Amino acid sequence: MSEPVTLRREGAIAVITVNNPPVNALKQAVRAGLQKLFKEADADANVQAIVLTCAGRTFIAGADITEFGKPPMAPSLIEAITDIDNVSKPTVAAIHGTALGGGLEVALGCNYRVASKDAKLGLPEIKLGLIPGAGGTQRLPRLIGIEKALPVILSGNPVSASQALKDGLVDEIVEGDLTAGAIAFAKKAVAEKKPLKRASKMDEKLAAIRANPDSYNEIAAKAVGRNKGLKAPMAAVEAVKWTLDVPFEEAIKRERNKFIELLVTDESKSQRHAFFAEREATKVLDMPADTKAREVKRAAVIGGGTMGGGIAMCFANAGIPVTLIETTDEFLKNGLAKIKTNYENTAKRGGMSEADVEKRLSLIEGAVGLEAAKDADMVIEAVFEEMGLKKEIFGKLDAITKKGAILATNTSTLDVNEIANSTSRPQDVIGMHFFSPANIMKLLEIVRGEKSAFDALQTAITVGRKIAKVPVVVGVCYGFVGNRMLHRRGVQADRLVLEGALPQEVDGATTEFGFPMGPFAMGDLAGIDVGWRIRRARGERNEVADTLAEAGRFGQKTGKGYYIYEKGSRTPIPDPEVEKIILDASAKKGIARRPISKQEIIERTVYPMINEGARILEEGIASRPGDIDVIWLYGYGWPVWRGGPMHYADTVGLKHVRDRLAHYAKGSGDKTLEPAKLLERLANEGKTFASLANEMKKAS
Ligand code: 3H9
Repeated sequence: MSEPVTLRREGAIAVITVNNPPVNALKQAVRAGLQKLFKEADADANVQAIVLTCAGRTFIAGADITEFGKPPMAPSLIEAITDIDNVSKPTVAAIHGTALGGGLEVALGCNYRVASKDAKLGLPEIKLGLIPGAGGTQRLPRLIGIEKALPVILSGNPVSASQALKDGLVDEIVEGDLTAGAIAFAKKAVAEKKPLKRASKMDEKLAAIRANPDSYNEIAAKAVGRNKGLKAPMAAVEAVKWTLDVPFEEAIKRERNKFIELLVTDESKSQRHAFFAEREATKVLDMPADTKAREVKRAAVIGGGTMGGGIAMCFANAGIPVTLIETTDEFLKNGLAKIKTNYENTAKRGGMSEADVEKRLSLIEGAVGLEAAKDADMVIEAVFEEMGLKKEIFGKLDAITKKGAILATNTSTLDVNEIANSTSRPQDVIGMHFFSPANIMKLLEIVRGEKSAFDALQTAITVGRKIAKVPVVVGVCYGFVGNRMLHRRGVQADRLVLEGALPQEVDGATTEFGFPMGPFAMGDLAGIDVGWRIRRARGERNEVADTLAEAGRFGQKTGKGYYIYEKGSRTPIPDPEVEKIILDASAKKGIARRPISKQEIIERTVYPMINEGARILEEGIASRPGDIDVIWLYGYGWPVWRGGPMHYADTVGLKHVRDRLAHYAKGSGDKTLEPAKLLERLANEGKTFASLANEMKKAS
């Protein structure tokens, strides 16, 4: 195997290159190579300065996350960076792609940083439940100041090269060949005898806060935001503060210890699981490795309602021209107007420039009639959930669209196979289930029909990623994965309310668990009338929800639902009138109300979802437990530090989940609560969903 770090000479400049595809992660051989070659170049009297570059698509993207949890191997990243910091000649990091985590920490160990203009720099450790562990919490604040460094460390979001230049994180932006630019920069540093800029020794950017230490807490509280109480953000706040009162060498040791402490927390394990699960979810186990996506240069969306409009925006945002198709001029005009307003509102909030708004709008063309789909490479249907209507549309699209075009349905409930079979090309038909609002929500369930071709699937995955979604492939069943599991939670939430809890208690336990919103606040947001109408048509009744709907309490849109909303506010306020409706409903059903604990609320709402997830795996509707986790993380606000429902089940123990489900099934007589066969088997064998995922991987 060739060495992952090499050194070559360009005159008096040593160029050290990291080449460890795909993202130049800092595995042991890279750390050792960096340490050895920087020392070698430092000792070489013919070398006047050192440039660090990376091969491939990116600068170093961080520590090798797959090494976490394994026994440490020398040299540590800190040791390697300390040696780089101690080099006696100018050192210049040449950054392209993304300099992330340990990668940015290596660059911070150099005296200077130059970057290509599309480069991004960040410390995303917080997204893995960690803090930077190789000097990031100390060198970054010293270099750019605490006010600028804390948001970078606490958000985990990268900054652009131009922002980095403004902040002093980058010294120059190179147009054209980056290595040549970095060498020129190094030569200039030598010629001008520039002092070696060592972030570890800098102090002046800390002066303002040192003079007013109380301001630290204010800045920190703002940067922590909603993550207050989580271990990694709190540790980051503590670590950055050491820049003010702990010597650099000591602070680095403390930072390292904190990093190691965090590595073993459930929060970090869950977040690392989420990172890998997201990447795995796009891998279709039985798909041949050489499957190529079809080219999608133009898209069409059928239906200009909220969903269709949002989907069209996703394509325009990604620079793909899209035709929005409606049945009448008026519907089309409304649909296009809503899109325009959406973009303009984003611009007003500072989220995009006027030029961006114009550019995106120019990519969306409106048309009346399906004929306009004839040039599209991908058509996404987003009309009412009515099988007859969908079949009619797909039949027509079959005749109109070009050969090889992907025909996708955004159905959330209907049988994709039946829709596919209404065409002469079921191999091109697929489900692309977006979540509302489609232009915002990241999840995309890609529904694989029994006849969907591999390259159609690959196209949907590739396009999904291009339009900034997190795609997960699922099979055909009612509600697919996400909504099918959500239904189980809804049933239990309704029962809890009849048995003794109030909506605010169920929602409170749910938000305390980490969801942004509980089931009843969510019901108010979505509209209580939707379910009411469906139940009425089916002759079913939900005593509480339907009584509310009959009283005109449809949720946020009417200012009243399970809660009251003050004009212009989305904050749910508990309402005694609702409590009365609930008490009456319990009495009507002959249920003696009792106090219900938070623990019961969580077990009754979350465990049935896990149970349904197990059934979904048994049926092969999802290929991996991790896929289900990704769906919940990106579609339903599952807290990332709990890793997703299946990962969470592993952390509490499958035996416990099984036993509690069996207990509730026995108490209520509800068969759906009886543990799924798969859950029963894994619990009996002392296994986890993670071990099942490994078994599945080996078998494929
Ligand atoms: C850290 O640095 C700690 C230090 O402070 C202290 C240490 C002491 N390690 O995302 P992609 C794999 S913490 C191992 O599809 P893209 C990934 O799994 C780290 N593997 O590509 C995938 O594998 P596969 C801080 C990694 O172009 C393949 O690379 N750094 C790592 O869409 C391609 O990935 C981060 O958190 C890694 N660090 O996006 C950065 N990174 O093909 C994490 C990626 O088998 N990485 N892989 O599925 C990213 O954000 C994105 O991967 C990146 C590229 C933006 C770089």
